[in-house]
Amino acid sequence: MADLEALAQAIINGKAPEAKELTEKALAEGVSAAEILNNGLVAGMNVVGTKFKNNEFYVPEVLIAARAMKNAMEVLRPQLAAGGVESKGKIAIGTVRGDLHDIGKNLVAMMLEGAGFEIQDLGVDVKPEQFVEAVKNGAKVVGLSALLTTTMPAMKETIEALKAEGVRDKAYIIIGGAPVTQNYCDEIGADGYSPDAASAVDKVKELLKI
Ligand code: B12
Repeated sequence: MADLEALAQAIINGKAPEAKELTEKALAEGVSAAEILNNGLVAGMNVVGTKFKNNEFYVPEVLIAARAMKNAMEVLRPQLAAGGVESKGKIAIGTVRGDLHDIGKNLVAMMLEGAGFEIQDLGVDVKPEQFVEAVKNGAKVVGLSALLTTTMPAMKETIEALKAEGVRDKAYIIIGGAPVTQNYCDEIGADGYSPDAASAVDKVKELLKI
């Protein structure tokens, strides 16, 4: 019998080969991709997120769990696409222009993917026009990451670019990164700020009312 609890546990413990194996096994036994995603992968990543928030897990544990989830997702993704499982929405995320830090951004992207969103990872040093393009292509949320005080203004420039192209209201903008604050979020007119990856998921759900 497919053991989705064991799968969730493999994610929590960061056991990538086991997570992949259990996902393959569940699929072979006829469990739906959606069920595996929700009751295995997302359930596991939810626990990871809570532990991270409560300081029971630190960045390395989260990265290892995220890697396990990524491994399992590779098996699941084609099935999800084939089965027409509805994504919770498309999110474009990137580190803003001039900034090459991506560890935190990647964590946020993985947690959001784990929560059932479709992620378009634009990478690092992302120009405002690239975010504009992503919104024109249907992103419902845009995540901007900056780790340098010198690149934070690129967040504001990105919002200005979205306004100039008339698509500012087509997506929610969330921002984060070590030097970023709620005050800065208010100042530049972003829709939300989160201090870490787990609360980024909560923030997106709150904004999208899901
Ligand atoms: C690793 C690192 C690097 C690596 C980056 C590797 C990589 N692939 O990311 C390298 C060596 C390349 C690097 C380079 C530089 N770095 Co550096 N770097 C760091 C370091 C040590 C850790 C950053 C990190 O990954 N933290 C762990 C992650 C998990 O945390 P996080 O990024 O904050 O992300 C979390 C939250 O912020 C939030 N979050 C992040 N993004 C987003 C996005 C959204 C939408 C949301 C909602 C939330 C969110 O969720 C994340 C997960 O919980 C920090 C010091 C520090 N303690 O922060 C310096 C630091 C950021 N770097 C610094 C500097 C100065 C530089 C350089 C300019 C150094 C130089 N002179 O060349 C260059 C700049 C290069 C460039 N153009 O970007 C300074 C910045 C100072 C400042 N205030 O501006 C810091 C603070 C170090 C310091 N104390 O001086 N760096």
